[in-house]
Amino acid sequence: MSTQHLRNLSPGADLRTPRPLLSPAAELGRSVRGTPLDRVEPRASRGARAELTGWTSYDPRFASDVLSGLSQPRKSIPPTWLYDQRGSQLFEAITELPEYYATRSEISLLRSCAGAIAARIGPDATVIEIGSGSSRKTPLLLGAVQRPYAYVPVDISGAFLMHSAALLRGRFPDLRIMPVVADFMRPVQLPHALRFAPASGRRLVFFPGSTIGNLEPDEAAACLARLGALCGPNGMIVLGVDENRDEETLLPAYNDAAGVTAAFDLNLLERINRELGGTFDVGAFRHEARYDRERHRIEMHLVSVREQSAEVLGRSFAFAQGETIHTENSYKFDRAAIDSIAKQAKLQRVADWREDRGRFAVHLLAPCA
Ligand code: AVJ
Repeated sequence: MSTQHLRNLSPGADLRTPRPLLSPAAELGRSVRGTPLDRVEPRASRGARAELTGWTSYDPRFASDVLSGLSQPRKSIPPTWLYDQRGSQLFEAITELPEYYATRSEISLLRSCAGAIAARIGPDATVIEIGSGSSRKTPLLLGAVQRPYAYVPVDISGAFLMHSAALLRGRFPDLRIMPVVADFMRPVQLPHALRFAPASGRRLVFFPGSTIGNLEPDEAAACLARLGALCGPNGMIVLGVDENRDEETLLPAYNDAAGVTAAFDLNLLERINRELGGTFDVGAFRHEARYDRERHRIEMHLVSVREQSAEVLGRSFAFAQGETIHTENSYKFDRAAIDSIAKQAKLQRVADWREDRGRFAVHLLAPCA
């Protein structure tokens, strides 16, 4: 709807004049014309009926990460922000790509080791899943645990989290499901109701998908230390890790032929446009995956195909041709790397399993006594 159109609807109204703060109820009852919605008659002839089309809001942490990340000499935005609802859906599509072996490897690995993990954790356990996304791997663990007490999926995308939790409820109708919307990069506040869990039930923190690879090794150690605190001294952590260091299979996994990974990466710019008043010309950026052999990590970049500038929340950012925004690292931590990270986090390995010619591993970790 153009501004001119709105002016026609409310003659004389200055849209820039701040309106007085109203109670939310009064605000909802207002239409564009300043008449209560229930008194607005549809004016089909002019197509001028005011509509409620949904709401817009932005996460101030998203705003500050984007503004500060784009202000650096080497522009970067943390991968956390790739996962709005659309990004979560695109990531789900990635997990089904022929090139993206990690999810399939992990699922088949979990099928073979879930029984052993369940035996070690015992009955009445609470399963807490970090970055639960679609919760597709969850039934493999939950189905093996004897009388699971509760399932606590933790994810940053609230809409996606609730959708996945609802689907899981169909499969485990008697299980308490207590979703938590949170960024696991910060301390996670568990639901209050977990206080009523039986004292004998232990906590199993499930951190699958090699999500830990998004973190620098020192951040990964700090994150695992927080997860160790979350599971408590009797609890355990199930950690899924992509160990593949073979470029021939890695590069296609992060730059698939169908372009789904590119869409996932570019959705970050679309999200900035949607939520932060961004003016990115998304077509003038392209996705690139690189492998850093020294650090054993995949990097995702959005490359500016020409010299250009874009605004975010009213601030302008200039891009040279070929300049990039670094949007993700995906470290490929091998057994030795996990050893040193776990040690820093005061965790010890209880067991580990491997699949797919050693490409993918599951580690069972527990806090050191
Ligand atoms: C969800 C972080 C594990 O690094 O493989 C997939 C994200 N990025 N394709 C990964 C991702 C591009 C994924 N993690």
